[in-house]
This record gives sequence, C-alpha cells and structure tokens, in this order.
Amino acid sequence: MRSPPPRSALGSAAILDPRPGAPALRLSRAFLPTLKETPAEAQIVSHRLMLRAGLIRQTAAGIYAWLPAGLRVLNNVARIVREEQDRAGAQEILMPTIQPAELWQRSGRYDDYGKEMLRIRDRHEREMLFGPTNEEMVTDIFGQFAKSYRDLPRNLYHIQWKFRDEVRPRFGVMRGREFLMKDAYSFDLTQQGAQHSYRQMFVAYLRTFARMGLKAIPMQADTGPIGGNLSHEFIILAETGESQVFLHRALLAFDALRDTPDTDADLSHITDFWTQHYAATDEKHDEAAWNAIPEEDRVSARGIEVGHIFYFGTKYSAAMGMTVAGPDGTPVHPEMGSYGIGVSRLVGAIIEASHDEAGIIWPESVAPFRVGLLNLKVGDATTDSLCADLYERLRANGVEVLYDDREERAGVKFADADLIGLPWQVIVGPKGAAGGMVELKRRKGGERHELDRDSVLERLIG
Ligand code: 5CA
Repeated sequence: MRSPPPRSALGSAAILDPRPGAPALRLSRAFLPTLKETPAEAQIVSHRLMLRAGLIRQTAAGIYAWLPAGLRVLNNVARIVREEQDRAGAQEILMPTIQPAELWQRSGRYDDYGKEMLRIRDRHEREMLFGPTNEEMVTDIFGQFAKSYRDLPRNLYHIQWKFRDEVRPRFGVMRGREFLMKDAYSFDLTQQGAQHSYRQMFVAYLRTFARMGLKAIPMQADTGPIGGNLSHEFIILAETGESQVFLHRALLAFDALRDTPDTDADLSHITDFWTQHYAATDEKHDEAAWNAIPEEDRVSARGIEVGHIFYFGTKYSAAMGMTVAGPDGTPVHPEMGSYGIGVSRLVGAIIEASHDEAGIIWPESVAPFRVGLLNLKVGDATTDSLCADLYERLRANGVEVLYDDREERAGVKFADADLIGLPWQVIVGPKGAAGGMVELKRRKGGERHELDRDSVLERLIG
C-alpha cells in the first residue's frame, strides 16, 4: 500500500476545512438522461427543456417524477421559499396529503369542489381525498389549540404535494395534476391584524421571486374557490403564460428588495407602490380604469401565475366553528388569509424566463450545480490530472460541481453543458492544459476567459 502524500503536496486548498457534503457528481456515473431530439408532446419551451435536460419524466397525465438534477432545482426553489417564509415570521409544519372528507363537509366545500377533487375510499369505506389545498385542515388543527386572543397572531405554512384533477393538465409542471405548493395560513384577531399579515406575505413574495431572478408583479385577481374579496396573483410576464394581464408600465421598473421591513408603515410603503398602479388579470380587468392610463404606459401581456394570496376574513373560522376568547372574554372567529406559491410550477417558470436556443440558463440561486467541469479529452494524462485536481479542490471548498468525464466528443459536451445550463463552465482541453490554462465560460451571456488553474479556483471559490 502506498502511503498518503505529505500534507504540503496537497497545496493550500487542502488546509481549508473541507465540506465533504458539497454535492459533486461525475457525469459518467450520473442519472442525467439528456435528449437530443425535441419531445413531440411538449408545446412550450420550459417543458421541452425540462424533458431534454433530464430534469423530469412524466408517469401519467400531469404527474411527474423528478430526476436528480430536477430535484436539486426543486429543492433549491423550496429552500428560498422556506427561508423567506421563516424570515416573515411564518412557522413551518407538515400536514398530510390525504384528508378526511368530513373536514370538507364541515366547511361546505366537499360538494362545491366537484370533479377537480380526487376522492378516495379507504378499506373501511371512509371517504377521504387527496388534498387540493388545506384551509379546512389547518383551521381544525390550529383551532384545537388556540383558545385566547393571546394565541394570535400566527402564520403556519407547509410545503406539500397537492392534487387537482385539472381538466387539461398541460405544459409539463406548469399545470400539473400533482404539484408541489407552499401554502401558508394566517390567523389574526382583527381585520387590521389580518391586513398586516397580508402585507407581510405580499412583501415576502416580492423577495422570494426576486431571489430566483424573477420579476413577479402582484395583480388584483379573482378569488375563485378559495373565496374572500381581496387577493393578488403574482405574475411573471411570459408569452406562453396562461393568463392575460394588464398593467401600468411603471411596474416593470423593478427594484429588488434587500431590506426586511416589519413595521406596518414600512410594509405599506412597499405594497402601496404596487397597488397604486394599475395591474389586473383579465377576470378583474376594469376597462374604465385601463382607459384612464396614457396609452404609452399600458402594457397588455401574457403571464404565469407563480403565487396567489388571499384575505377571506372569517369564512373558514366561522364555518369550522373556530373561536378564541377576545380581550373582553367574548368568543371571536379569527380573521384569516391564505398564501400559495407554486413551487414545482416555478421551476418551469424560471426556465421560461431564462433560456436561449441552446438550453437553460439557471440563475445561481437555484442551479442544480454551480459549475460544470468539461474534460475535452478523457484519457489524456494532462487534461485528466488537471480536471481531477480542479474537481477535488472545488468540492473541498464547497462548490457544487458536475464533472463531465464521459468519453464523448467535445461537441457533445458543449451541447449538453449549454442544455443543462449551469451558471459556469470550466473547459479543459489538451492544448491549454499543457500550459496549465483552462477556459472559464459564463453561461449567461457566453463571455469566456483564459485563466490559469489558481485564478479559476479563486474566481469560483472566492
Ligand atoms: N389555498 C390557496 C393559497 S395557499 C390556494 O390553493 N391558492 S391557488 O389555488 O392559487 O394555488 C396556489 C399556487 O399554486 C398558484 O398560484 C400556482 O402557482 C400553483 N398552482 C395551482 N394549480 C397548479 C397546477 N395545476 N399545477 C402547478 N401549480 C399550480
């Protein structure tokens, strides 16, 4: 057996505390099934690219399995959603996917929900359902504990799979039947309190989508089967969107939120900017208000709904018989709101907003890996050892890297790297490697730099 090399031979990076957890993967051993051909069933670009880049596989109409690279993106999206919910003071729980029908009979929605609800019978002939949303269940759970106004306000959320038996599932994960949703539910003593909770979520949503590189615009919307009379949809403009939307051009000049406002005045300051300018989906479109906007400021476009927030007062607390004792002892039905984000839909929406002819362009915050390392001549001693060295050092420093060590032509590797869309590509060819040089390419914009080994590491580890 050979003894390990002396520590100094490992170079400076090895002295750093290695993060063995930093996921790295060799493409030769990965389950990352890319497709050259465009799948015939996919009508929109995000669906095509998700199939071609090996992110998902359909298992039934509107139902998808998430493959390793796709799951990494889905988890990154969920992580950002979770961080911003926590920051806004919401607390994470996890409710089940399967619910007893009895809860929905109490709210009166069991019959109203119709064919979109997947109904199930267990072995004891009890009626169950696969949850399309959780207003009833969360009201029942929280209602059993909240006894006094001192137990309010609270905001509880979960990230859980939903099922809606959509008439026309389409566009891949955009309109699925089974899909991952973040749904939050707020309970307040007063209307004023509920409005504060609503504003907190409104602002948390702006931050959440901005962190994913998206310009999501809040718009007045129809409340549909959730109910209530105040709601905003958060819409990303995209030609392939299912919603027709109308907005004032001023809303397109975006300012990503950096601070975390908490006081009502700070929150209102932000929400007022959005609500003072016209923005509505077609169900809420008001021709008179629209015509009052100077023609050059009117933008009518298609959009994708990535989030939807609702204030519906005591609709569910009253129906489910939830009360707390108010300050003077009288029982009060809490004021409620619910706040949804389409976590799985967002993966498709991000691709709609960020791609080119060659493939996906992932924002760094959600990319399945940050770096793709391309060995253009597997078997050549110099490129192999330079790649092995870069791979180990990136890994050891916590950089997520996908190493293309397959015995494939350079053209295939370039095409797959662009298709998969990792933010950075480190390209190692035999000529450059002989002189200790590699190429660093940024996927977005395509700029390239010739760099030596240490400079490339410095840039990526930074
Ligand atoms: N209970 C409320 C808020 S928690 C609710 O269910 N709202 S919702 O119906 O508007 O759904 C919330 C979000 O889930 C939507 O904004 C959308 O982004 C996503 N969503 C809804 N239906 C689907 C679907 N069929 N496929 C993928 N995502 C969906």
